[in-house]
Amino acid sequence: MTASTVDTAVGLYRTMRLIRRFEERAIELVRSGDIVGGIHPYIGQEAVAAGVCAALGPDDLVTGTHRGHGHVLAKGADPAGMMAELTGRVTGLNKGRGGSMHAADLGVGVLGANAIVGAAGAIATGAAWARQRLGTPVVAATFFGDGAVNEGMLLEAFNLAALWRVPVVFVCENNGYATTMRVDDAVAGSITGRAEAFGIPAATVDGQDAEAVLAVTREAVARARGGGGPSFVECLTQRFEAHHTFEHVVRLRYRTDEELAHIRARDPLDIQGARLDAAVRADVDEEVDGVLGRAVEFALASEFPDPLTALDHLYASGLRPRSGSGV
Ligand SMILES: Cc1ncc(C[n+]2csc(CCOP(=O)(O)OP(=O)(O)O)c2C)c(N)n1
Repeated sequence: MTASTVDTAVGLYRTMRLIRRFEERAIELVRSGDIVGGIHPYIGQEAVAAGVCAALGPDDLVTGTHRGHGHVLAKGADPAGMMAELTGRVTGLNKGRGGSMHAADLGVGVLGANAIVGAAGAIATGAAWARQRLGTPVVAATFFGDGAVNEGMLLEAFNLAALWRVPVVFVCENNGYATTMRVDDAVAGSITGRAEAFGIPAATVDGQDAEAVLAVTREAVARARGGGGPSFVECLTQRFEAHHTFEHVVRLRYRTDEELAHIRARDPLDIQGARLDAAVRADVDEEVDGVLGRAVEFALASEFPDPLTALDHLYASGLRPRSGSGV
């Protein structure tokens, strides 16, 4: 391996380990009551966010989902600010107003996690189109689950992205379930066929292998930068944890123990970790544990927002009429 491929291999592993430990610590904070309302854990799907974001540059954009912590972290958001956001603190990425499902960090190109299934594809397409029109083009990658592929908003975004050759990469995280609904019970035809119907090149990749995800996304990003318009990447992945931490209280029996064991057998961290020197892997693990330890301490030591400021930061300030609008 060359030095740069070693760096890439370690970088992918580090991002995945960061997400995994973030999620494990966040689940602890749900249990202790420090995160109110629960979270949708990303554990098991880390290779998708890590691989896709490694193919993007710092100025490129991403949109995430309700299961969005991994997307936000992989694009480079500060884990301490993210943990403070989940615990509703004033030091959070969005001053504690966004929480788990609406965290955003425009400074690193994260337009936001998004609780509305299928909505973020339209936001990413619109943002990439706007930047193209402004003459400062970037690539936008948008993550969504298999549960989003029948949402009208997403299909409309495919249409306009293809028609206007928008530099956007549609990333479907097919983890086999939408909450408790099996993909085979909800999706007619094929997932990639939806993109192909709009003339969007589509590929299916092993979503447990970060290097495979990175390779396919690099091709999609190169196509987008070269003026070739959108691409679609279906990542076959697995959700190791509950749909939502609420499921830890109410055990929904939609996956048998045997199925769960099968699902957990291909851990993306082990797949990538096996490509590293054992001592390097151990160093990364230790370093990331330290980062998360400090993130949790920072979050829990931070103040809650003053209730009197509840309406601050909710509305854009300094709204200006568009030139020529006559308003
Ligand atoms: C438009 C819309 N419909 C329904 C919901 C309720 N909901 C939240 S998560 C979810 C399942 C989404 O499944 P999928 O897109 O496959 O993502 P996964 O949860 O597997 O990551 C649903 C139906 C929602 N948030 N938005």
